[in-house]
Amino acid sequence: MAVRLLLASVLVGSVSAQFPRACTHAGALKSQTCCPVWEQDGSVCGERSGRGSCQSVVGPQTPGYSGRDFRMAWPSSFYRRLCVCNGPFSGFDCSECKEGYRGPRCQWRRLTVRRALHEMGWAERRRFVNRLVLAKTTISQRYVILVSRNTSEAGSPTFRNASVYDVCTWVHYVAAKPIKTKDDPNFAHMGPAFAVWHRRYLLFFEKEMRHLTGDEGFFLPYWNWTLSPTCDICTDGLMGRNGPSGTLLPPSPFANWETLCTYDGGDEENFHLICPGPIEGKTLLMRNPGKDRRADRLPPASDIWKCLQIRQFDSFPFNQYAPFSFRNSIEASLGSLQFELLYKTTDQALDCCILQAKGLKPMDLNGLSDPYVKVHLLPGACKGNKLKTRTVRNSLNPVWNETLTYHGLTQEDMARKTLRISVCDEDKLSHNDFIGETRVPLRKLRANQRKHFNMVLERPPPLAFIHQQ
Ligand SMILES: [Ca+2]
Ligand SMILES: [Ca+2]
Repeated sequence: MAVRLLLASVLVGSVSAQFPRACTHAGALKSQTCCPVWEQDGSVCGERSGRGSCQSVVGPQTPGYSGRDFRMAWPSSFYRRLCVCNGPFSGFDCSECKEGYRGPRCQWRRLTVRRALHEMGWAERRRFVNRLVLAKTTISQRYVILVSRNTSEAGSPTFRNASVYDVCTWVHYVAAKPIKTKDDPNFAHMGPAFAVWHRRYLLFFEKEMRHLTGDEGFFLPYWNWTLSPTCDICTDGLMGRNGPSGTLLPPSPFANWETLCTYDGGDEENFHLICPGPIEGKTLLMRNPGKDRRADRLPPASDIWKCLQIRQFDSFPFNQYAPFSFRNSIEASLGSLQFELLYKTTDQALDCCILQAKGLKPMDLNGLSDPYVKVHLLPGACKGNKLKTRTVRNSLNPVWNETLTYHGLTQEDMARKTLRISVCDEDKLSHNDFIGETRVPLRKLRANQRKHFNMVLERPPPLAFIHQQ
């Protein structure tokens, strides 16, 4: 549902219409109309010049700004009427050209060639960094950001000035903010919109940079991270060098950049809040590529090759559980595992019925894996504590339907032990590859009751991983 709404909102251009300054005065909010006058011809939405017209929003609408997360029916929580632009025209007042067009009447095609940071000369790189700094320190004249703390709070919205860079950050922050729980899909991630949303978002960012710098040829360079196993653009001269805490070291100009929200809630009750307080001190920018819980390294070229072997863009259920999904794969999904656990008090046995895995990350060059599952009880590293299933050859969606049983497990063990379930790829000629794992504290089980699990696989934090091998 959320994803469908997002796709719909992308189509009406909402990503590039985040609270234009011209639409945040009391009159616009009261009339729920965002149809600014195009200065050059003095008509709303440039209608006199055939650029666009003020029209009612089509699609799902919510009754005002109350009771629901405003993102669920964007933009109608705020505006019922918007500029709808004709042909190659675009922008909240139709004063701009759609991407790919330029000229006073948007009559010419525009070709943008985005180059790799590595291919840019020293002066060009420096200019790029300086422009990012300019964006971080210049208040946007075009947009303001919403700072009402509650996304479903009744009452008038409150807006705040923000720098050009922070406006762009805010767009991503709001779209990526969880809807219900941390592991649910959100408007920007873990769903079919992932790639298209980010493409649209980067185009928005590029456009704002062009407005700021006056350079119509501005482009966001790309980073080919496969050239080095570490972050080779995390240098003083480019994106900043990490200190031990993950924040950036001087003399990088990014070292003193503060994040948009100093505190982000952290627990599930706060997921509907925007930048909830308290704001204490400043939170500095961190840059730690390759340190995510699902992607613990920068993907090498072979990973990209394996992703490209997946021919289907996405598949049911269109989230992080989707098998055969190119989209899920580029979102660094490791796959999901279904299993059932049953603790029988009469014979002190724990049955681990390993059912199947879906959408496993390919670990072999043929774009497949040879998966098997092993289970451990933690703490405890003795051999008798490890059990494993058979290997299913050449599959990313293996079915095992195999029961592994621990005997002699006391109630006390059940109260303090954790079951670690790992999925690995068997390799004949080298060490087997670890794909991902999930953990279940056994105290979560009720004695003599079978419990079904469908869990997304994760990579353990590096330290814990080394400790437990
Ligand atoms: Ca392998
Ligand atoms: Ca293999």
